Amino acid sequence: MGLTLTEKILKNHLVSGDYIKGNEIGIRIDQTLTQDSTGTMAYLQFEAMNIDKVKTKLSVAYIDHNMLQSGPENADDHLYIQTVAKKHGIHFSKPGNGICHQVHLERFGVPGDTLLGSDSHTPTCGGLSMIAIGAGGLDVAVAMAGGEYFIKTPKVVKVNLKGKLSYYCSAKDIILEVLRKSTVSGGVNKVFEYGGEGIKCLSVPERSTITNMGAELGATTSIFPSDENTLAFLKAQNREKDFTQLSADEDAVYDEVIDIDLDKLEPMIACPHSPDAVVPVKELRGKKLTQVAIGSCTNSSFMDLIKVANILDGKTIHEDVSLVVSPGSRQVLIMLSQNGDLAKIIAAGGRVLESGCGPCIGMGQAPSSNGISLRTFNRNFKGRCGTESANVYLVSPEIAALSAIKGYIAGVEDFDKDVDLDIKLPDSFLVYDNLVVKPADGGKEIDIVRGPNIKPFPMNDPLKDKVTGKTLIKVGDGITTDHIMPSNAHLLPFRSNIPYLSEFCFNQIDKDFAKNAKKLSGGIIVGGLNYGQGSSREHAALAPLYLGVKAVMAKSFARIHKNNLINNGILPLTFNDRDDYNSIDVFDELEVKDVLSSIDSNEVVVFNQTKNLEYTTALDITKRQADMLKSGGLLNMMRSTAD
Ligand code: MIC
Ligand code: SF4
Repeated sequence: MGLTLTEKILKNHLVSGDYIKGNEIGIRIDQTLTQDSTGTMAYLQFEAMNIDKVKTKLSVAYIDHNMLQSGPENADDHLYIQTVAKKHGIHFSKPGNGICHQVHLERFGVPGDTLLGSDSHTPTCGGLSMIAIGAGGLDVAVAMAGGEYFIKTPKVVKVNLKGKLSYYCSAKDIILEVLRKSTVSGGVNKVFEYGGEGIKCLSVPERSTITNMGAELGATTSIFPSDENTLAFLKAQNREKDFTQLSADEDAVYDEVIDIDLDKLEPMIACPHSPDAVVPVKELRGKKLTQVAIGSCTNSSFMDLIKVANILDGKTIHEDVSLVVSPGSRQVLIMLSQNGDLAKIIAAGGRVLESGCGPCIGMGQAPSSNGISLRTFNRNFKGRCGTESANVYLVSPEIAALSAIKGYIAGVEDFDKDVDLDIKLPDSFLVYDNLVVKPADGGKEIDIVRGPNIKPFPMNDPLKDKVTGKTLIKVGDGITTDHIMPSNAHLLPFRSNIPYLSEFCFNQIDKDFAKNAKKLSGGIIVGGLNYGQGSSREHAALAPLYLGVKAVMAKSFARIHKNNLINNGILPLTFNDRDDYNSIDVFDELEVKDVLSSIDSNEVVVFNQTKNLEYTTALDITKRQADMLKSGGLLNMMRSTAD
């Protein structure tokens, strides 16, 4: 029986465990990436491991999220990351160099290698045929220290692309269609492997739009084969030497197959407030807009922005619309400015932002109250854009640019077919690696600079046999890490200051959450389906930990967040009977019984003292994770094994 590409790469990197679906395996990590908003914490944790130099083939620290610098906090964190990187063997991509995923794809990704990143969109490099996985900062710190990364051996889904994209459609419509079919929780513990003749019409940056937004499926990752398009991209980046041809065996067996006929695909749109609330764009054509934002790690490649420039060329954006454009990398920005396309965007009325995450993470450009914002990004969770009452829709760059001119959500009728949208990969990209600072040879002489905003991170205590506490909050389905630990222009600068950040934990849902948690000396969170979906931010576990949260009981969990809870010693309990959720109210007194003796059996009983009811919950964890919980988290466990 033949192997899928996923199986080939994972088996090639297998360090521990038996490769049996559903089993936990440990894999070797070749490369890591961090970005600044999760990076400070990851490097503080790395420092706590007392390792001189990273043990990976390559580790890169990017600055792309915290760019506003409205006070000293961001710049202080940047300096901390720069010095820690130099000392410990990590490359440092300076602010302005671009979004981590875009730059990593352009300059560092290697087909067939593994990449672990402290950002949920790390799968972007799956477009370059890497097994690229998003994780919490602590897991990335362990990988930098040479440790394996543990995953459940994934199911492999083949996404079979047939035919060819039409003039009106692009890669974004493909991933929106996959999200429509599979939903935001449909990818948990699965890898989406793309194949079929349709992949031939997709260049590496287009493939990466798809693998990037595959994160929204909750998937472990997504991957494309490495073929002549991969070679063309690496050649154009002057990195031909990194090429290896890679594909699944002809007779590979997949757990699931999704067929998409590209000839029949039409432009799609994700509606508020979820990336899987996808419908054909024609259903919304004509809806008035206040803002259009083009950019993010999903859709800000050179070719994406040439299409935008061609559509905007000689036109003016609608008087009621604000258009912002953030190029994904400095390479993209330099090339656009050299070939005149940037001028077309500016002349039409586009407001050009620096190369970074910007509005995607609410760092500026929050829409007006009740504003309707059309974005080329990957997430449209409520409030993430910085305006609670705004409605955010997600589309391709082509639809976004057209809509900016029209002032409403555009559809296929609005295209002018004389505009060239068949943009080919350039023969060569302009390469300027001069904002990537190399690590020091030795490193001992480098002093790490720590600003006053960097506070120690919280550590848990070893698990007790009886865990008690009141229900601090009861939330519904699909709670994202943006709800648990919001990020915006005010809060993002405090990612290295958990005591301050924790004051805002859950504040979008319950303004008194932090106050109550402190008053009651912690407690338990009750959640619905896919609890903790979205970002990899460990802060959604660290802030609750700081506030004394001991367990989260939910109907189901998102992969990365569940790992982050376990890494920090917080019990992730899944209701065996989802109806039990209904009988719990806020402030009910809960008691998790006999935890230490039942944890290994994976079944834990929770007693609701207020209602006199008993619930059976599953932990669904491995022996390694049970040991971690018993120790009070990964760092405690590492310390106790080192003693
Ligand atoms: C996101 O897109 O949600 C972020 C901001 O990039 C996060 C990381 C973070 O919260 O710092 C992610 O995707 O993991
Ligand atoms: Fe940055 Fe947005 Fe991409 Fe997250 S999704 S890495 S915030 S551009």
